Amino acid sequence: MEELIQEPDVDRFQILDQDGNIVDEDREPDLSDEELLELYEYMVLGKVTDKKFFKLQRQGRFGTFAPCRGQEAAQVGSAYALEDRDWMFPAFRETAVWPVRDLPLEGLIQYWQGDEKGMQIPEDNNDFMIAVPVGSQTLHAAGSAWASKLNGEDAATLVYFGDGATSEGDFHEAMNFAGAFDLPCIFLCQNNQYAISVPRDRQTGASSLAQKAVAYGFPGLQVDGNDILAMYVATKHALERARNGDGPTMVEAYTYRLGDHTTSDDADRYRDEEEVEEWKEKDPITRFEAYLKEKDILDDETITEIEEEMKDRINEAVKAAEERDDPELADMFQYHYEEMPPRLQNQLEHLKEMEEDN
Ligand SMILES: Cc1ncc(C[n+]2csc(CCOP(=O)(O)OP(=O)(O)O)c2C)c(N)n1
Repeated sequence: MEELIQEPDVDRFQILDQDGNIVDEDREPDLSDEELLELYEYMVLGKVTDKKFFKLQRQGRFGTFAPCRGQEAAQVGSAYALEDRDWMFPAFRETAVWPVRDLPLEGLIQYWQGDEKGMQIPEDNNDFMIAVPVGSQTLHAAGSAWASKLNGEDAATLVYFGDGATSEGDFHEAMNFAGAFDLPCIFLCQNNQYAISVPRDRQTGASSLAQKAVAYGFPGLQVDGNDILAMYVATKHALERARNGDGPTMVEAYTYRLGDHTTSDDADRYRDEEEVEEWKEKDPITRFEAYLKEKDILDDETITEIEEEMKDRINEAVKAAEERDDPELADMFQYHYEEMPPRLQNQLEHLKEMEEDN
């Protein structure tokens, strides 16, 4: 019997090694120098945005937020593969995805400053707002992919979530539904090794997260999530499958969160310094820098110029966000339901009375 039991192991897909050398020339994507530089700029923008957000939080100008440092390749590489017409559902850590999808950084800033209006997505963007309830967006994405299929649209849906989300019922329902209905949906799991303080090996006994797709009837692929070229190529492939009517794909980006879970967390309490140092060696930005330098697309001077340019960009976005009107207290009731249920209406009335009394 033993030989009949199948092990759905998956290999990890990689194009650039830790030092930025090509490990598989046949898989190197056909991107122009301009496109490669653009990918790099988006990664740097993600990094400087994270830094700026952290400072704003420490200055009391921001609420809690979830940093993306270390996950820039997983985010930028996958988002860059999308077409405008595709649908994107983020979790809450996808800061580096925002500019790639041409979503206004001002809105993201406004949101983390506590104003829900920042999540009003521009009409011509096929993107959804941040989802804080872990894994809930996977169901929304399955619904979106089903709608595209029913409407005969040539659009795929990509949903971001973390390793922790794979322990939520929502994730399994969405995967099952997508598999059963052969939906054009890409499940993009950023396995950053922790769900707050809970390590990946406490989420599942399986040797990979990608292999979970197999049980739902579609392929799962584990990718070196710190290799931007591998992330781009894997997502592009999954999108092609979706567009060809071949159904869903799960992509597990094997990566690491270099910062804390959020600004309310202290990762030193549950992670070894040694482990963090090891992952710093795999930094997705320095790896890509090495590749671009080898190709003579990038030099130290340009690196400094790009950093400065991206810092200006984020500073301008902060200025624009802070010039926007402050939120009304009643706003927190406005964005949950199309029609406000009586319970919330009562609370809103109560709030108004309190405001009048003050
Ligand atoms: C349904 C639900 N349960 C718990 C939480 C609290 N919470 C916020 S983030 C998080 C961990 C999520 O981990 P993971 O899915 O791996 O994503 P990551 O934060 O690592 O990006 C938890 C438990 C929540 N937001 N929603």
